[in-house]
Formats: sequence, C-alpha cells, structure tokens
Amino acid sequence: MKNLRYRRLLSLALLVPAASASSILFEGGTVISFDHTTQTPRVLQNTSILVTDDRISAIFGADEAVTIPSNVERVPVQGKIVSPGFVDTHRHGWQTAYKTLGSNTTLAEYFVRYGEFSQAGTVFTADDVYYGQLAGIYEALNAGVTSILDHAHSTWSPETSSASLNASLDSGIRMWWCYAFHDLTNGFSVQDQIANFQELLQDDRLLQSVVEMGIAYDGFSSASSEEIQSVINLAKNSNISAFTSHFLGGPWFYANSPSLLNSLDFLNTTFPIVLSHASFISAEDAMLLRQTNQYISTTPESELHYGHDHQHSAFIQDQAALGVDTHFTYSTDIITQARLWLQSIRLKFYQQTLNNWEIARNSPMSANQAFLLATRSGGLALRRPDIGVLEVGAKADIVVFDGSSPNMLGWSDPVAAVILHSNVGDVEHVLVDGEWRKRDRQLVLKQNRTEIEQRFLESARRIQDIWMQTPLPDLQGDFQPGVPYATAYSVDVVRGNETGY
Ligand SMILES: *[C@@H]1O[C@H](CO)[C@@H](O)[C@H](O)[C@H]1NC(C)=O
Ligand SMILES: *[C@@H]1O[C@H](CO)[C@@H](O)[C@H](O)[C@H]1NC(C)=O
Ligand SMILES: *[C@@H]1O[C@H](CO)[C@@H](O)[C@H](O)[C@H]1NC(C)=O
Ligand SMILES: *[C@@H]1O[C@H](CO)[C@@H](O)[C@H](O)[C@H]1NC(C)=O
Ligand SMILES: *[C@@H]1O[C@H](CO)[C@@H](O)[C@H](O)[C@H]1NC(C)=O
Ligand SMILES: *[C@@H]1O[C@H](CO)[C@@H](O)[C@H](O)[C@H]1NC(C)=O
Ligand SMILES: CC(=O)N[C@H]1CO[C@H](CO)[C@@H](O)[C@@H]1O
Ligand SMILES: [Zn+2]
Repeated sequence: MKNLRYRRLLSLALLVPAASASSILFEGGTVISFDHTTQTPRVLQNTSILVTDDRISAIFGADEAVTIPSNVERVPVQGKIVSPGFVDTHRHGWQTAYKTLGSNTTLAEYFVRYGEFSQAGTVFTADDVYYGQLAGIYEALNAGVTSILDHAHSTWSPETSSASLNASLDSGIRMWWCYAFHDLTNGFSVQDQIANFQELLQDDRLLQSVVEMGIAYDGFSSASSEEIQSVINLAKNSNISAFTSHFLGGPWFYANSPSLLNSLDFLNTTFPIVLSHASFISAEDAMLLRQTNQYISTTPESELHYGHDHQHSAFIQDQAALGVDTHFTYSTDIITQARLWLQSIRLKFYQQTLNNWEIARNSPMSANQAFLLATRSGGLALRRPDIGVLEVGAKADIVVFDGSSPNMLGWSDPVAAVILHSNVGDVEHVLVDGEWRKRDRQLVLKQNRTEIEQRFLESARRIQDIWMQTPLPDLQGDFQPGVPYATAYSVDVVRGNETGY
C-alpha cells in the first residue's frame, strides 16, 4: 500500500522536468522490491524502474502513467530479474595478491602466515595494496556486490593506508572504509595511525565519492586501557559512518564482545558497529545487540573454510548481515555466501530433529530470508535503510540478472532463481549510486582495466613467490593458554596411506 501511494505521488512530481538530472529507465522487468508490512521481498512483474541521478525516483507497472524525462536512457529488462545490489559487510580488500595460496589453510595458520601481523606488513608496498584492492573490487562489482564494509588492516604505514583508500575511491564501489588501528612492531604506533587517519579524513575527494570513513579495531580485550580509550574517543569525535571489530568467542577468545564493548560505554553508539563472525555469541550478548541495534557480519564460507564455526550466530539472524572476509581464498560474490549459509543453516536445524529420530515437516530457512540477509540486512547493519532495497527514494544500487541462461531458464520465483540458481555469469548490468559499473556483462571502469590487471599480476607474482618460499608454520603447543593445538581428522579420497593433499 505504502509503495503504491509513493508511486502516484511521484508520477505527479515528475510532471516538472528535472533540467540537468541524468536518468535511466529499466523497462518492464521482474523487480524484487520489499514489502514493509510483511517484511518480505515483494515481487513486481512487468515493472519499470526510473533512476534519477543517484536514487530510484519511480517504480511503476505497465498500467501506470509516469512522466519520463526526454533525455532518459532506456534499458529493456523484459524477461530479466532486477535486484538490489548485494552488500558485503566484512572484507579485507588488500589481500587479492594471495589468490589461491590459502586453499587449505586454517585460521590458526592464517594469523601467522597471511594476516595483518604476518610478513605482509613488510612485504606489501603501497602499489601492492593499491592494485590488489582495485583488482579485488573489480571481482566484487562483476558479481553484483555494490557495497562493501572493508576492515582495512593494510594500515602498516601512511603509504599503504593511503593506497588502500585511493583504490577504494578510484573503484566506484560504495564502501565503508574502516581504518584498522593495531599494534605493529615497525614503529608506526597507534598514535601515529590515529594522526594518519585524521589526515585521511580531510581528503576532499571523500565529499564527492561513495566512500565513507570508519574505524576497525580488535584490541578491546588485549590492548592497554589508554590505547582503547584513545580509539573510543577518536570514534566518538570523528563523525565516522561505521565501526567494526572481529568477535569470535569460544576457544578463539578474540573477545571484542558486545558485553565488553558495553562495559566501556561503547555499544549504544550513534554510528553502527558491525561485529564480524560472532561465532560463539551468548544469548546475553545477542540481547545487547538487539537493544542497541548493532549487527553481526556472518561470513559463511570463511567460517567453514578456516574453521571459525558459527555455533550460535544462527540465533541472532535478525541482527545479522553477510560478508565475504578473505576473498583470496574463495568466492567474492554475496550470493554464494547466502546460498552456503542457507543450506548450512538448514542442515544445522534438520540435524536437531534427526538426532531425535524425528523427521522435519518444515524447512528451517527460506530463500527469501537468505536474499534479505544478502541485501537489505547489509544496509540496516550500516543504518542505511536506503541501501540493499529497491524502492522509491533508495540509492540506485541495482543488479540485473539475465533470466534466460541455461541455469536460470524456467524460473517463476525470482528470489529463488537468484539465490539458488544464478551464477556471476548471469549478472548483466550493475549500477552503483546511479552510475554504470557493469553493462552488457562488461565492467564499466574509470581506469584502463588491462593496465590495472597487468600491474596487479606483476604484484601478485612477486608476492606469491615470496609466500611459496616461506615455510608453513609449525603449530605446536598452545594456540593460547588453555587452548592447545590438535590435529583434525583429515580425509583422503584415494585408498592407501599418505595419499592425501
Ligand atoms: C507488460 O506491459 C506492456 C505495456 O503495457 C505490455 O505491452 C506487455 O504485454 C506486458 N507484458 C507482460 C508479460 O505482461
Ligand atoms: C593517493 O592519492 C592522492 C591523490 O591523488 C595522492 O596524493 C597520494 O600520493 C596517493 N597515495 C599513494 C600511496 O599513492
Ligand atoms: C558527518 O558525515 C556525514 C557523511 O557521512 C556528512 O553528511 C555530515 O555532514 C558530517 N557531519 C559533520 C558535522 O561533519
Ligand atoms: C541508547 O541511547 C539512546 C539515546 O541516547 C537511549 O534513548 C537508549 O535508551 C539507549 N539504549 C540502551 C539499550 O542503552
Ligand atoms: C590500456 O592499457 C594497455 C596496456 O598498457 C594499452 O595497451 C592500451 O592501449 C590501453 N588502452 C587505452 C584505451 O588507453
Ligand atoms: C598404513 O600404515 C600403517 C603403519 O604406518 C600400516 O600398519 C598399515 O598397514 C598401512 N595401511 C595401508 C592400507 O597401507
Ligand atoms: C596451497 C597450500 O597451502 N597447500 C598446502 C595444503 O596443505 C598441505 C598439507 O598441510 C600442504 O603441504 C600444502 O602446501
Ligand atoms: Zn576478517
């Protein structure tokens, strides 16, 4: 009802032509909108979307009269699915050069070998960070990811920090670029990092861009209270758009938990806080997130791949969005994350009945819910109800799927088609903030893509050579006090001894 009312108001408003506005009309597709009454995706058949500058200005059916500006760019979308752009709420964009190196790594190994405190801090130059960040964002845009919260921990020097921000600004993706403050051994102290961050905040390019500044910090349970307080003060006084922290719990510790943040008077904040993983979150911490409207970022593939697990995050999906995490190890598209999450949640709750020798009569999670996690929930995690949704007034972050590929052909439910049948090859058009980022399956970039990819490949070859020559760490003794390393059962798909890997 609400949407209909908006539409009629808008068709009147459009009688006054907007002189210099740019507009794009997606004509006659199947649009996945949102129904505020039922809080579910709302499918609109044979519907058109008018984009004016950076926002959606009208959504209308074939029988509705809407005045269309004469200079409009018409894009036919008959037979296609028009979806909101996908939102990735947890990523470390600088790591692209490692691609395929971590194919069978574990989280404990990752910390030593690939993370922000590994040799990366001395090996990666500003150029490595720049080209990796940019080439990685190309992959995201190509897959219909239009928004990213980057936990940017390549902040090892003013140069590598600036390079990451530069690539983000140059990419044209919508980003919450969260500068990570961390204790380094190279002399670039947290106080230096704070000064560097404040300098970057003054960058005039931010005013014309779709990049917003945020802070990433993991030190709440490990750093000195002085350091923690200086980061809290900075966050509260810098008009940031997001704050993010890793939170695992259970045997991982790494406990930047909601209750710890709350005890520091740092949970009920005016800006959004996104806690990545929350694998072993307690019921009490989940309640704190609801009370303060803060979100977790579930990264299904990373939590499976590395073994973080997600024991309890499944119970706080009303305050959750999806993320990719380390894109060098697996897929960057949020649809794959949604699909993996959907099927693993189904299994998790089916098992509860099976363990009791009972047979479920219902499915524990629907494709609609997975779709919302991948889109609108990401916007809500960032307190941006105008992101991850197709409705009048929302940001024009739009993805058009070709509905006629061999894998898509025959769909009637567009949400199920996207979540369970699509692949990146079906992403035909991508718009971010009303601007083309992919058109007719080709990326639309400000840079010379060939040149960027050549520079990235040179960087990746250099980085990969160094890592291949670095022996794998020998993980013996304790991961941390009271938590020993152990050997997991490993499978061998060929008969005989020692034929694995
Ligand atoms: C969509 O609307 C157009 C314009 O009114 C009409 O010609 C066409 O038949 C409709 N298509 C479908 C599939 O309903
Ligand atoms: C980032 O871009 C700005 C503006 O072009 C430039 O001054 C700065 O040197 C760049 N940073 C790096 C590390 O190249
Ligand atoms: C705070 O940042 C937002 C954009 O994120 C901007 O619109 C607003 O003007 C800023 N406020 C101040 C006081 O700088
Ligand atoms: C959070 O802060 C707001 C505004 O200061 C206040 O109204 C609200 O009660 C607080 N909520 C909690 C759970 O502390
Ligand atoms: C893009 O870069 C490549 C490689 O440097 C070059 O061969 C090509 O001419 C460039 N294209 C344009 C349009 O500048
Ligand atoms: C595997 O190795 C163990 C001892 O190392 C040996 O006892 C066993 O027979 C071997 N099994 C096979 C299938 O070769
Ligand atoms: C790419 C990679 O890291 N491969 C490793 C997978 O695990 C085996 C066993 O630990 C290693 O030998 C490989 O190097
Ligand atoms: Zn992470």
